[in-house]
Amino acid sequence: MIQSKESMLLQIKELGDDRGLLAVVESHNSIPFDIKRVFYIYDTLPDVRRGFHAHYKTRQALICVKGACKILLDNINRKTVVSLDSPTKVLVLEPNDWHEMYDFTSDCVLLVLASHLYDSEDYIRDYDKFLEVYGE
Ligand code: T46
Repeated sequence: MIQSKESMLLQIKELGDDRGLLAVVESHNSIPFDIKRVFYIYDTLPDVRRGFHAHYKTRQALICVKGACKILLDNINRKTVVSLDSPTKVLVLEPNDWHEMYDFTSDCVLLVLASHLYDSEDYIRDYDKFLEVYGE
């Protein structure tokens, strides 16, 4: 069994002036890890659910920079739903967070900052395997 950690929902500062708004995230400041990879999810159809996995190592920070979506989190002890509906909300996922993303608005752009480079072997896509790895 690998030790579980808790996800966090952070609120970052909105910096702005009469020209518009700006929000900033930095490794080891708002984001508690070194950012090695950035990707973004967009043009997702409204009735689609994505994700359905946990990780062995990768930590991720999710920011809806445009539009909104919901994230179902399951760390075995607790299931929660987080609504990402502002570019100032940052959801930090731990490897042991089984996650599903859904209810994407048509304009949603979900930015993901990751602690590791892409490796398909880092994914746990089978729920029974997830329980085996992270269960008591
Ligand atoms: C996650 C959630 C929030 C790559 O080749 N490189 C990459 O860095 C990524 C992220 C994906 N891919 C390929 C793998 C698949 O063939 O892109 C395709 C779609 O990926 P996936 O089905 O994993 O997408 P989601 O939206 O279910 O999950 C993604 C991330 O993969 C995952 O780490 O936590 O977003």
